Amino acid sequence: MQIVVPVLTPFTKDGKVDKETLKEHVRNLIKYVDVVFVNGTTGLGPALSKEEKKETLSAVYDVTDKVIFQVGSLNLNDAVELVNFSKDFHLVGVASYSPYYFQRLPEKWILNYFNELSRKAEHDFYLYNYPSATGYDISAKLVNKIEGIKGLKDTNQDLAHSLEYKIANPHLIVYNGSDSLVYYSLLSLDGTVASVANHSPHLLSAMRRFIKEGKKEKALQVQLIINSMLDVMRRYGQLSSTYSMVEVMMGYKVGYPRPPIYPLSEEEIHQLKSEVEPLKRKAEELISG
Ligand code: ELE
Repeated sequence: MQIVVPVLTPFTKDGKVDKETLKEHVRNLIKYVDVVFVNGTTGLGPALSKEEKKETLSAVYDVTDKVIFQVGSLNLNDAVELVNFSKDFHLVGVASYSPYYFQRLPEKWILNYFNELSRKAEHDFYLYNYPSATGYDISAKLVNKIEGIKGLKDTNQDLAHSLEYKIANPHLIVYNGSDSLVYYSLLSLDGTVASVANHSPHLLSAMRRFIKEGKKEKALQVQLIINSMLDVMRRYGQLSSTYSMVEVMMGYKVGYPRPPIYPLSEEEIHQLKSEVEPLKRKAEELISG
């Protein structure tokens, strides 16, 4: 029942990775979560340069070695360079999403891409499957052809799809990456990779505690509050709202996203806050009671 946070990447106002803020954020998160997933979707991984991906790893690693380092790139040379860079770090694993954007790539090319990375990796290798973003679903059959694969994160609204990996290979570590399925992922898979862990790690940790104590009804109520938060956040833009939500829920600032992920305006932050406050109070009552 692992909780993995796909950590957001804080930027300064002029668009540089804000390493000190990232470190401070990770210091707060690891009180509640087990692993930090670096350069994921919430971390704006596809929008980071190779050098920036190295910077985020180095900053997070100053705080914890419980890290999965996402290296995916449309330039395989860059991804390989990042895998090589990771050798100096003691990590939980390296991960990659599939080559995306270019449609109708033959399956064997996709497999080649993953195998080139997994063979070079000195750490455990993880797949990041996010079909609605990449255009490619890496099936359970294909996953089992990736040499030495340790596990995967399946960002998919279909829990049965995530379960297929587990059924096909019970040794594989399988996480679901959907915020609305945290409860079900904790119950039926190896855990969750949830972007809400950036602002509500205490809620996820309470949810897990409730499950362990057999209080499933309460755990499900936490999920329902999270779902309501997501409804609000999605109206303003989920990725940017995640930054603002850290201040609302945790009480500190984590810098800015970087365009084309535009920061929310003061007005939007104010409105978001007023919509989330009642949910925050409800959550606090639930987890303290
Ligand atoms: C998820 C997205 C999906 C988190 C990452 C993650 O950021 O790398 O809200 O379920 O559509 O992929 O946050 O979000 P939902 O693993």
